[in-house]
Amino acid sequence: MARRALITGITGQDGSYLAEHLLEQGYEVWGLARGQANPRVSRMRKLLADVHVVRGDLLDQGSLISAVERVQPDEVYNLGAISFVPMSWEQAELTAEVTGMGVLRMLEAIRVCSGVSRSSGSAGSSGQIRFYQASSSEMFGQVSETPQTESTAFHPRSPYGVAKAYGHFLTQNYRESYGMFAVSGILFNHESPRRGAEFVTRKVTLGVARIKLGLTAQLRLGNLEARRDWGFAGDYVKAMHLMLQAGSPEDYVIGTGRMKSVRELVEAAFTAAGLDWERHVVTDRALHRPAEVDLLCADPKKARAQLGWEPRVSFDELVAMMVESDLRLLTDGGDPDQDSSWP
Ligand code: NAP
Ligand code: F7E
Repeated sequence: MARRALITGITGQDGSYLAEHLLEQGYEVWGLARGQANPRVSRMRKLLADVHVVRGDLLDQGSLISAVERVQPDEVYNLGAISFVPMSWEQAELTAEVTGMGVLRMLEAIRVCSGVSRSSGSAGSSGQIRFYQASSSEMFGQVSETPQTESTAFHPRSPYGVAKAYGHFLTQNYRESYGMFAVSGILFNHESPRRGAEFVTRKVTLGVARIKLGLTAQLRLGNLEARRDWGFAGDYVKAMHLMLQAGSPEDYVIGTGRMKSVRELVEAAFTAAGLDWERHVVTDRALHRPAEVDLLCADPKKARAQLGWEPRVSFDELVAMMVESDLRLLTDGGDPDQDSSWP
């Protein structure tokens, strides 16, 4: 019988790549989708026709228990979150509820449905469901060392980073308290043509495409000096799957080990389209964050050694892929707000 996976955040960037990867591996894939008439769900159904949909919300404990009961998954990937860092200051409480408490609700759903009692901590007859939590390099925040490893201290700089740290420690706690196969992937920034238009890589590549096609002349950005370790989402979802196939439940840092500034990202994207960025980019203090994460750079040695995982797509290839995709999208008359995640 096919192994069964349940993915929260199925309508997001990573949910789509992970679903494709698991379908290729022969899994029966279920996506948890929220809302009564969520347009991203119908778009996902059209493009990932083989994914089964189960309704549920990370804010609603009962809905998660029902979803786990119905799907009877072998593996659960918790990718659902408020994931845009600036929004986490605007809606800090909602971020705590979805990105932080949502992890507790999902773990509880798995614990209850697996028959693991609080007192004995042992798995019941329904077997062990393996759980993946989407942790984030934002937990490192104001970094204490570079590059960052699995043992680097956390100093989150946003309500998002704080909520992720809660989810991370809770996953570790359920592993220790109940013997659950529960792991966290500490993923550094990963991008793709399906990235939301609010994140800086996609904002830049869409801006480049609009300028190239004469639709606008200017791109307004915040802090150009921030540095990130950017990789390709399609590579990173493979690491999520590998973590759940490992012999023992452990956490892993996933990134490329190379850092670029937003300025270098901008230069690469404009150059890929034959444009001079300095003629088009303006900076705006209003787009700076209350507290910035100045730099992030992964040390992915453990994942390479224990999982055999390596990123395949380089920074330059990633930027070129995204610029090309956005030029095609706009040339074909696509609406980035509607279609951008699904070229
Ligand atoms: P994304 O594109 O923003 O997707 C977020 C997903 O969360 C969407 O499918 C959204 O569904 C869902 N969601 C939001 N609120 C929900 C709720 N109340 N209940 C259930 N689902 C809800 O994020 P991504 O880039 O794919 O990232 C996937 C995960 O990895 C996230 O947890 C993110 O925080 C984490 N992460 C991302 C990166 C990165 O660089 N991409 C790095 C480290 C960690 P709707 O369509 O219903 O809104
Ligand atoms: O910002 C700077 C901004 O919003 C990157 C999420 O997936 O990765 C992501 O979080 C950098 C920051 O991603 C603009 O100040 C400059 O320093 O693309 P971003 P993020 O905040 O790093 C982590 C790992 C996650 O877990 C998150 O879910 O770019 N920046 N100018 C800008 N950023 C944006 N968005 N827009 C600008 O105009």
